[in-house]
Amino acid sequence: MMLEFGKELDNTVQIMTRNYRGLAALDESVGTMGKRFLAFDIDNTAENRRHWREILLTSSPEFTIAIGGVILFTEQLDQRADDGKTLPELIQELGMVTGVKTDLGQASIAGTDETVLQGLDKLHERCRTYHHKGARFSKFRAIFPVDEAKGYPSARAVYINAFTLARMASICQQCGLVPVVEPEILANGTHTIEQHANACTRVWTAVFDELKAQEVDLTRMILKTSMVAPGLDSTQHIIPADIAQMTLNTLMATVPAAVPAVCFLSGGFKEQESTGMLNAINLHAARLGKANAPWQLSFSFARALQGSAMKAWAGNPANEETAQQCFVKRCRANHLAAQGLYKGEDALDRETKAHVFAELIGR
Ligand code: 5MM
Repeated sequence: MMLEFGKELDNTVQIMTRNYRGLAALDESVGTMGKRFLAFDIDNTAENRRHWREILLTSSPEFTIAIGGVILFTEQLDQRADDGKTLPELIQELGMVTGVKTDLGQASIAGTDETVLQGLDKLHERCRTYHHKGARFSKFRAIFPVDEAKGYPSARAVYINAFTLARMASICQQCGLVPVVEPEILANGTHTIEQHANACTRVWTAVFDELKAQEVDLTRMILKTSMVAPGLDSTQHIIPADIAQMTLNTLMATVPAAVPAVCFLSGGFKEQESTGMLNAINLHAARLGKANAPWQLSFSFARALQGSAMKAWAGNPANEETAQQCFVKRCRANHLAAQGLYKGEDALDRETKAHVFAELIGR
């Protein structure tokens, strides 16, 4: 299908993914940001939400080596940095592209604990407005709980969400926004890795069936999804290499090679766990070779990029620089992991010291 914005979409995908870059998910809705701030007694005001994003975006520009795109919540498209630039202008100036969360949250499916993502109404108009404000990609998320006893994810939830994700992807491409299609198969729960793999297989199969049925251009989208792993409360003993193998087996069975990149979410796993899992996936992918793992395998983390930074900041202006250092460190760690080059936090710290020393002596 001919797309009016075809060349622009190609260019956006290229910026988002070049040299193993990942995405920074700074798109917490007002309610979610409230939960994050509450832990540190930070008021959930528009100014604090703006200021937090500005702190991260004005970190050492070194972080832009790791990040190709920044996902904002709609509120942030209109907010300005202290120097007067809008946040999308600041992001563009740093050589990255702006994305925007285009779903409008979740609505419950009658009689179940499952949900369907919202936001199809007037999506064309909203996308045109976001594009005008500087966004070049969009992200929308459907959420799937895993619970075998309840039969979740149910066929009904899978079908409705797959249809809606695909319809949103089609509209976004039509309006010049690269769709980042996010089916999140939740990590919350006690499920085993096999049960999670089974849920991922069903969801990813349905999502790609719908994307193809609705003629979404698979070369001009990104899949954002979960790594295949046991639930956060599972007692199953698993090592990162198992997660890597299960994730790649499941992706290979369901995700077409035409998709340029898979960017994983962190899903509630700790920062270093998430980085280790991503690294193991890339090590295993390198062993399998391009024919068996054809996509770039990178990250689109929210909590696993911002967690330690927000803890360091805790709303205190005196801590902003330390918070920025934490953010840059997570960006670097995950960029290494996206290449299978992460060797743990000690090696990362040693490398940072060597890097700073080289800068001090002018090399
Ligand atoms: C930043 O959180 C995003 C928006 O969530 P809400 O709609 O709940 O505010 C979310 O889509 C995020 O991009 C993904 O879930 C990935 O985040 P994690 O923390 O799992 O890496």
